[in-house]
Amino acid sequence: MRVVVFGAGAIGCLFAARIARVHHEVLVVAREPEVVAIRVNGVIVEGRDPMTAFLPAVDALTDGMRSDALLLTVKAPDVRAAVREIGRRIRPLPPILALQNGLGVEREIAEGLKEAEAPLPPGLLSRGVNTVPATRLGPGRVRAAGEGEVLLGTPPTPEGRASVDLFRELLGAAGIAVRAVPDIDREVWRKALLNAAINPVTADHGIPNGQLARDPWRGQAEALLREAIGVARAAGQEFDPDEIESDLWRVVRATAANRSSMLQDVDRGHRTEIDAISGELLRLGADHGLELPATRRAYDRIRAREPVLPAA
Ligand code: KPL
Repeated sequence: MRVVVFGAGAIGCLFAARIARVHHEVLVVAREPEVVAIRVNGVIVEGRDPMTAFLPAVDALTDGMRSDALLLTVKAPDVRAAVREIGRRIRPLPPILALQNGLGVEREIAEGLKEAEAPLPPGLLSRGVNTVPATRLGPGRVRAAGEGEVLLGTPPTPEGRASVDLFRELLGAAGIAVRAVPDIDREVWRKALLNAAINPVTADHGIPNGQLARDPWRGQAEALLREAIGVARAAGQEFDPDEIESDLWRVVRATAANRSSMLQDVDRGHRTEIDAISGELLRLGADHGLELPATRRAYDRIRAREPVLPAA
């Protein structure tokens, strides 16, 4: 099977290497430093089950490319541009698995495909929620640590089920734990709630996740979580605050030594996922007349740390 992995951050590298190990033809699409490193050294996985996978890597797709499955592993701010490129170059569109943190990713995908004038056939897009822990060590180098899984939905249509089955088999055969859940949107929300509480505080203060258990960071994370749960409720996703709070502290303990993905982005001077996490909460909150002072403050502080991009 020909698999395109679009985005060579920690998860893109890890999944590309694991999938290539089971004899699939894997092409990585990445930025230039990653492309050079992967061409020279392969994708290097350290930590759990270390390996090196020698894979082709390109910084742009070529016209008329074909692919049987595509893992979209760029960060949320890069989704629209990536999908525009995919829509223009890969015909017919392959089944796509989107593995981003945050909310509103489906909308960005739809916009990207509209810009590419490539309508998405029904059921081709699957949303996944990833909890497999991976840390980027450098271009094309990743450390795999701990337990995690990819959650996939159980779509109502035969086309949707076929796509999910394809990704379940692909990832499962590569040794990546996969679990089907009845309502993937709810799991997207659940992860977004945790990201809304953990990521901005750790990125703002430069602390590993485990430090959140101590004040003043604990109080900040709890305030963010409460506001995010309120937005979820207004948007029709009711979560038990006690249950989500205990999830939060479980994830903080399990990832105590990790630097959150947002902190890693801030450290590298990259754009972060703040817009897809806190930004989406602020937008939805405004639609429902909710005041979100902690979320607004966290959003503004992380925005101020992001690079200023030239006007498009
Ligand atoms: O998903 C994560 C992230 O860093 O983006 C958490 C769960 C916070 C683990 O670091």
